[in-house]
Amino acid sequence: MTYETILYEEADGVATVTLNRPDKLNAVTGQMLDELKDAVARAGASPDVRCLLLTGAGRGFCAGQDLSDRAVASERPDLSQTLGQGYNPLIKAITELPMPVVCAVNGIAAGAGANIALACDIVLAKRSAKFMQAFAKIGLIPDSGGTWHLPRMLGLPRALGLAMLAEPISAEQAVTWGLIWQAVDDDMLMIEANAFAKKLATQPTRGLAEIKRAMRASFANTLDEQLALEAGIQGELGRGHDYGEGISAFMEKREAKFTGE
Ligand code: LHQ
Repeated sequence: MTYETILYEEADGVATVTLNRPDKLNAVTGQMLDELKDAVARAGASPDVRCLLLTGAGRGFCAGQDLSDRAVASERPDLSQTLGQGYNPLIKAITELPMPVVCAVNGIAAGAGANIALACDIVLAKRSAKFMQAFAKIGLIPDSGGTWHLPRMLGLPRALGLAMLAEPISAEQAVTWGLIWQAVDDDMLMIEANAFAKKLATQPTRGLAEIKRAMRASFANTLDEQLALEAGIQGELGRGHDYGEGISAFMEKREAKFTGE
């Protein structure tokens, strides 16, 4: 697939996907959703890629659904279908991608744009960026996983406040509340995010993928179930290349060379 609304490049083990409608703050169209899903699948299928980095072009990260798109602006639109066929598979693809997904939030992240960021594994943001659950301003609920991620990340009081007031919060506030990993000086965002992504791409990818799977599974599991899941995963990883390499490197006091297996 050729891309018109996003950019895709692979280098140093990292696939960088850039939302690219800067004059519309990277608002999401149906075409962009198709391209994003294709790009995530492409990164997942590439033997050279061990980390995905998602960011936006221009002054915004993503203003959420393009509200002028015919699919949502027509009379009595089928928003359920827009989510079911468009956003939901994208959120699943990001959360289930068997490698770390870093998100560099370069400006406002509103509506589904905020929740696409929150579906990523490690979120860095410019200090000037803002996060906004804009949905209530147009009579909707947080979608794209918002009602799932927000209460788990924030607890109910802050999740409800963010969703009902639909006011922006700063990147610093997002860090303080545990919504994202780090806020960095504006001019350092892409330097820091690229460094994170490149470093992650040299790490034990299979292990990192299992970390994300186990952590997410924990929300639906009892402690007994989770302990069993951990034991099963550890059993598998213990037979993999990167565990042996990690042990050898430790014993030999050298840097490990992980293959991702
Ligand atoms: C936009 C947008 C936008 C189109 C800025 N659309 N053009 C899922 C499924 C189905 C249905 C509905 O929704 C969903 C999920 C959702 O995401 S719902 C939430 C949708 N997003 C919003 O409600 C946010 C709307 N945008 C805003 O409130 C503001 O633009 C923010 C606060 C993000 C930024 O404000 P400013 O920095 O003042 O920028 P601006 O408003 O001047 O925007 C710059 C341009 O981008 C402007 O275009 P123009 O041609 O006039 O320069 C805006 O119209 C355009 N734009 N967001 N979502």
